[in-house]
Amino acid sequence: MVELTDKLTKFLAKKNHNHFINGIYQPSIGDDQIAVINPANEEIIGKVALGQKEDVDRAVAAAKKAFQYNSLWRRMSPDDRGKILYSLAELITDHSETIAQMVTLENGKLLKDSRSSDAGGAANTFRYYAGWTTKIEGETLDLSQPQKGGKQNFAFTRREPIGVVAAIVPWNFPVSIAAWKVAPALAAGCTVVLKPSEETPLSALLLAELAMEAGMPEGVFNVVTGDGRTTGAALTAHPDIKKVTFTGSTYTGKIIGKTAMENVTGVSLELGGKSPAIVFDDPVDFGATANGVAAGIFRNQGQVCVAGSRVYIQKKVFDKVLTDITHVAEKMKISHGFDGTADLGPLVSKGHLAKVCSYIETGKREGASLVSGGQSIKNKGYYLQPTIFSSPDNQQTIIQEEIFGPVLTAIPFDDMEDALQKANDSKMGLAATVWTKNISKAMAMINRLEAGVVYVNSPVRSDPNLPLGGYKQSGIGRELGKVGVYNYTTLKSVNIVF
Ligand code: TXE
Repeated sequence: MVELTDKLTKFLAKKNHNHFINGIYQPSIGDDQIAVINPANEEIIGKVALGQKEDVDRAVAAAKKAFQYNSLWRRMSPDDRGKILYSLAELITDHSETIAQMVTLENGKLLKDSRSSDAGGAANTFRYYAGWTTKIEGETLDLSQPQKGGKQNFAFTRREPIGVVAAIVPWNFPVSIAAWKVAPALAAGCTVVLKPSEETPLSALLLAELAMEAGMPEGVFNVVTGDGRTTGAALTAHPDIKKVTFTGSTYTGKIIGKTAMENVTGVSLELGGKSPAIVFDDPVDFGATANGVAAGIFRNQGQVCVAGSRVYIQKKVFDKVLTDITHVAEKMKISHGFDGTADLGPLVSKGHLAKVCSYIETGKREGASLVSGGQSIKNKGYYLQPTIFSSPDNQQTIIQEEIFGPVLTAIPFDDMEDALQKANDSKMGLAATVWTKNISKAMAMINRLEAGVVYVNSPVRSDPNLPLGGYKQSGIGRELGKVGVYNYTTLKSVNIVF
């Protein structure tokens, strides 16, 4: 058994956790709390405040003050801002075990994934954006028309930080998705109020503590804990928020978009996915393809926005590929996240397990064949077998709706046209993977797939320099990369006439 770090033991001993506003912990205006449950054993790890509108107001006021013209943060040179972000990256690395253990306790995922995806991913993102503070630039422009009276001119654009940013994040990668938003927003010179998911709020508080240790001025990075209906809604509706950056369900994304528009607040939305993995009859390697497709759906218990939850397999190799993927799934060991030999941990919550199980029942009812798994494990904790269906009917609910669990459906296809028609027949368009050794075929697929991210011969992996976001109802805007930092800037057009 892994021993908890001293830092984490001390943090958890507090049991009741407050908001992090203006550089310090501040109690909530109300008494309501949310219990944070360990999905591996259903025990309460701690309680956080359920942020009320007044708490949100306080956090936004702190962020607004920190953003004021001439504030410490605004006066700071891009180089110094970058140094703070870099120090935060280093601190995340120094405390990566504490962060990873925290994420595993509140989310349930395997510790090795918390280490690499959450702690490691967040450190990489902060380090990457530390380098961007000094590279934000406008353009000089030659205007299309001459100036009146034959005068000369000099026209240019500058990118300015947009203001106070509300970052609303989900529970599946609580620290790394927070970093995808907080790091570029701070790099651009904005200030931030982060609202973590009610399922996984504790790791966000640890991140805020480290930000202060890194030298972040007070009020630049705040965390308000709470739910969506009260806390998230108050944050989205706040008139002093200039941008809401959200990752979560398409359903909630639409609500956020509508609310934000009341104040003409900008939004970027990274929403659900129902991503296809398309396996042609000429894969580079059958074994690697089966492992890759399985990793694409079963990593993080399938609770990944880019999860490849529909696998389209060319008819000639359908049985072989499906059998290979099933073998991979059936060898997976299900256990708690601290078990170093586990391949699959628990799902995040009781409610989420029930939702995923109800999709499995719908799949059976609509006539999909259950190839493997499908059972929840009746112990303490929210465990579910990796589950594989097979179906020729692309319209079935389990093929059209995001399940967000370890559930894969295999669908046969005839040729490239058939694969494209089926893969694109979805209201989502986040990601896709293509498995073939034929580069011309891969390029044709890349051109025509309606997806924001396409990987060939690999499951989708994020990288700080590779933009991520969706077509269709999978979202608006892109995160990461250069576009990720420009998300948090607004353009000023200038013309000097002389
Ligand atoms: O998401 P929500 P939930 C999908 C996945 C999952 C489903 C539901 O299919 O099964 O969403 O998960 C906050 N105003 N994804 O309920 O509701 C909420 O408190 C402002 C895909 O967890 O979208 C949390 O912080 N905020 C996804 C965040 O929104 C509100 C990752 C996400 O919650 C709000 C997670 C409101 N009205 C789930 N309502 C992905 N794209 O990776 C809720 N929130």
